[in-house]
Amino acid sequence: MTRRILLTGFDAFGGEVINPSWLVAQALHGEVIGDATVVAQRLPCVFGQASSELQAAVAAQRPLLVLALGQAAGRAELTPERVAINVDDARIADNAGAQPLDCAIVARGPAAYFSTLPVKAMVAAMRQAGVPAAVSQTAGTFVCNHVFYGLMHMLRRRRTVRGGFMHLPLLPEQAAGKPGQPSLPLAQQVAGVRVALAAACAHRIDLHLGGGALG
Ligand code: PCA
Repeated sequence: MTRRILLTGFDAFGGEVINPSWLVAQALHGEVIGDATVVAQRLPCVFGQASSELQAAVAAQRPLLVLALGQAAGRAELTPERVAINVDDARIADNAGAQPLDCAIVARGPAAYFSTLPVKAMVAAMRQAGVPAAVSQTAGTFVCNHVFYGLMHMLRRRRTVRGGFMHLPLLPEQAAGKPGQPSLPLAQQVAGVRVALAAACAHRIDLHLGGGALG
């Protein structure tokens, strides 16, 4: 039986024409990491639909590990997310024009789910490979957090399938013309996600390292 890693990326949104998350996922499609083959899947930047497409892909691929990727403008590092929260609160409309405000993602669901990927081991591996990385304490309240929460809710009773989310910086071509916006070239983003996935495969229990933030 083929062991699979499901790696997702999003369509462009918010006026952009590309999204690093899909370009990175596509670049790693078919690669063997650990002893598992990466399967890339593109998700629409649409509340509801993105989550149902991810859940359908998990059901179809039966991966041992799921990492969803998304773009986070303003971040200078690859940032594995620690926690998904049960709220949609969109500052901009999604690609279908929806802009939910203060809505629960799962009615009566828990306030939050933690990633079941070893976020600190992933950060350590990326830094060791020379890729800027840091733990993030929030995935925001837009489609990325929505998909992350939906994934963790789906996996809540399936402890054999681990899952999580990582935000990526803009690509230099997106940051050009936006003074002060940090960015990271695609090759470095791909290298970072590759070693982060290898670390996630290798560490079922996370490393006990600093990765907190002051408020
Ligand atoms: N980033 C958005 C949604 C899609 C993406 O790539 C977010 O951070 O919610």
